[in-house]
Amino acid sequence: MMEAGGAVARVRAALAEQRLAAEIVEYPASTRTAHDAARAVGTSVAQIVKSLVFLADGRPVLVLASGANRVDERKVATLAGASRVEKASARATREATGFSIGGVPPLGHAVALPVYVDQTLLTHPVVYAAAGTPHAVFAIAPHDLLRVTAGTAGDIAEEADPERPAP
Ligand code: 5CA
Repeated sequence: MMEAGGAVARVRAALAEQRLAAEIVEYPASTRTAHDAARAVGTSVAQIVKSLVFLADGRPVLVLASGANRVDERKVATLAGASRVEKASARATREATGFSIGGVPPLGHAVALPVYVDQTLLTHPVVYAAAGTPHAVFAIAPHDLLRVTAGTAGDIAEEADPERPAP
């Protein structure tokens, strides 16, 4: 299937550049959200990588969060050495990464972003990340994810709130 702007091709090229033999799988069903992706792949939502852009003192950073976790912006601020962290808009996300929400991959972005990786992803043998579109995903070992993104692992997850259901 051809997709807008060769988004999957850009991710494939970025993976090849990192010498990672990852196979991008395109699904007829949606992989737009972590839940959609988990259902399509047949894995747990905890093993889905959400690639989320935040603005840390106005500068874009990428947080790779487990689909099971909400991101605690204060923890991201600590990791990034920033005083203020906020979620980027859909438009700012597209400008920073070159990809639209629902398909933002962990690598292959328009500009190199600092990357912070949810340490809970490291507890799984394999995790699944978006590959440019809301129908494309690739499997990757967490240590490879850290390598190819030059990411920093850390605690970015919000503590579970008994009043609020997990995402
Ligand atoms: N393909 C899946 C996982 S493989 C995926 O991309 N999931 S995601 O979590 O990284 O992307 C969806 C996320 O985009 C949502 O969790 C939400 O945090 C964010 N998002 C959705 N709509 C908006 C919006 N209008 N503005 C800013 N962020 C948004």
